[in-house]
Amino acid sequence: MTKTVYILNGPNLNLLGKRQPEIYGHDTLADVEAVCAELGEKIGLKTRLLQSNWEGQIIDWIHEARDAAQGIIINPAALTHTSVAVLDALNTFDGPVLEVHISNVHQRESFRHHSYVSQRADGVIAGFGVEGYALALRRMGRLLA
Ligand code: DHK
Repeated sequence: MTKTVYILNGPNLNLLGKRQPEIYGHDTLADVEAVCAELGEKIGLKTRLLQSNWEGQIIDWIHEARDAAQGIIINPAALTHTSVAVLDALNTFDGPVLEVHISNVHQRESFRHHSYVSQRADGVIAGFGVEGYALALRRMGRLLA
């Protein structure tokens, strides 16, 4: 059976490509979705990319992933630094969790240096631009092999 990976994206990432391109680049989330779908097909994974500006929706998708997915890649965006609730939700998920940040959060404001999600993540990618999603998906392929 083909394994499914949820690729979850938090607040403001719907504006990827338009929002602060000097930090987040010019690619859109639709571009990321297309790259991940193509790579996923190559390595035998089904991908489902989702984005919400609402914390509760991200949590509901993590709950859904408990039955519907074998792995989660998550860019929680600002929720990274604030949300115990997202961490708690990820702790209900049994499979691998990989955390992605487009920018190098450690080079930015100090409030971006701490991540609640890293406590659960099996790996973290930061500062590789949107390429980080593909790198995480490749890693997920190995973890789910
Ligand atoms: C995206 C955001 O929206 C910020 O709130 C995070 C993250 C960093 C990113 O680099 O993808 O601090």
